[in-house]
Amino acid sequence: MSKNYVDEIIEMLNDKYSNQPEFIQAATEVLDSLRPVIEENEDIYRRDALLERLVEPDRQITFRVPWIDRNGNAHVNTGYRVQFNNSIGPYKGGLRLHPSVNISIIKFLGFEQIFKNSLTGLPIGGAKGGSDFDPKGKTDREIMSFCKNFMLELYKYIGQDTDVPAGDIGTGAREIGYMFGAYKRIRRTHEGVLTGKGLAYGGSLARTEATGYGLLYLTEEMLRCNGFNVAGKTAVVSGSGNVAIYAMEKAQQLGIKVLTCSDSNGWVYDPEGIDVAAVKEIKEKNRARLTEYKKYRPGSEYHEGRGVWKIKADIALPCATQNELHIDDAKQLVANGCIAVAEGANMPTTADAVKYLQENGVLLAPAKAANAGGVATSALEMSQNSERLNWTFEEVDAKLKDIMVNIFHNMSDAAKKYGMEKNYVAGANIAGFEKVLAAMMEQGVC
Ligand code: NDP
Ligand code: 2IT
Repeated sequence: MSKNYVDEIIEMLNDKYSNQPEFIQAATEVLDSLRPVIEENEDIYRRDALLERLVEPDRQITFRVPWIDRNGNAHVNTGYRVQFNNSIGPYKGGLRLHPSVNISIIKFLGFEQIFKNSLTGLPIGGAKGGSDFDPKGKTDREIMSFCKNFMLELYKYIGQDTDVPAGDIGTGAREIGYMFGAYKRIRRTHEGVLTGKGLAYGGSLARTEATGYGLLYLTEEMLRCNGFNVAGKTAVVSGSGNVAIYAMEKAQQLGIKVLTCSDSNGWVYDPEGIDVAAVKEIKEKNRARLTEYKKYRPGSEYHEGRGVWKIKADIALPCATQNELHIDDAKQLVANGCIAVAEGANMPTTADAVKYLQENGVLLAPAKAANAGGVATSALEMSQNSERLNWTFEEVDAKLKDIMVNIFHNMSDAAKKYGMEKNYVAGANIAGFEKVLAAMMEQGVC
């Protein structure tokens, strides 16, 4: 018997990209979920090399980024943009600035972005980029020097109808502003080439809040449809950046008590509920460490290292980075009676931890669905830029909520349709893939 098409592709990826573990992890999870869809028409998809075309980016660009530090010394980092798939719309996805960035990480993020963007229901393709530049401890001028030089190369490959980058880890409003300024200067066009822009020059209200708020809108709907009410529940959160802060804010608005948050050095446990205003001041304003939190809340605890998943709570919201929730953490969550994990970060849960959580009845909302509110609102920013109008916060927030509720139902229905009820991981992969599949098949081999 000839080998199954999906197995063949997974094997090919393992041979060809054995040095790209994060990409293989992301691609294997998606391909595995797509089996029932692929099997419906395997011969045609194989003939058209559908999966080979899906797992190989349209193009991947790497470039040198020189920049000057405060002492006048030059440094060089590597810049990346992986344009993965534009079958349903212009490439869209964030830029990550973190020393751990490499091609495996950018490819995993770009690959995930294809399905996430499709799930939003909006016309955006998948891409990701960034650099191994470390923004921590840098002055504003150093950040500016890096961002201007980064755009001096990136501008060649992007445009409002071609590829529209945005923020991610280490890239927030400040970095987007410096990059936008450079793009506008080089291209002489003031266009919506980036999202997450400042409100003074084309940004959208609610984009800052969108990923975190969206995560909670989806979590609320998932719990409601499974017979739970979010009000009165407790949550453990990891991270204290853009996603974590607005996830905590919306969680509290919905009546959830948030007990923890973290950064890359340590974590905070506040039995009274995290003071989000304090975290905003520490992280957004002072760009400082969570060790400062105790000054605001003497009754809280600060611990070095990782540990948020040890604290007993109903809901876990990983909002920091990939592979931050391991099998031992999953066991601890289950032992503590956790009912739901909703992923704010991209691929925060390791594959064995996902399996364990699902086997033990924990509702798991995968990143592609749960954190899609950020990119969805980016697409709403693109729409506002195109019509040269600004919508109110309430209008954007209402659209975001609708999108997140729809995503939940689409992934839930897709899981049900293929006999995997409540397997939202498979449901999100299938629901995201269906539109990409149709677009790729209708456009022919390209
Ligand atoms: P930020 O840079 O604003 O915050 C990242 C947070 O995670 C910080 O608290 C940071 O700690 C912590 N963190 C980052 N890397 C590590 C690491 N290797 N180990 C431990 N902690 C780490 O990024 P965002 O909040 O924007 O992004 C967080 C996650 O959400 C990422 O996975 C991102 O891809 C995803 N995401 C972001 C979206 C957005 O709109 N911004 C949209 C969808 C997903 P420290 O302060 O010490 O660096
Ligand atoms: O992972 C993500 O979806 C993002 N970092 C947001 C991408 C975007 O284009 O808004």
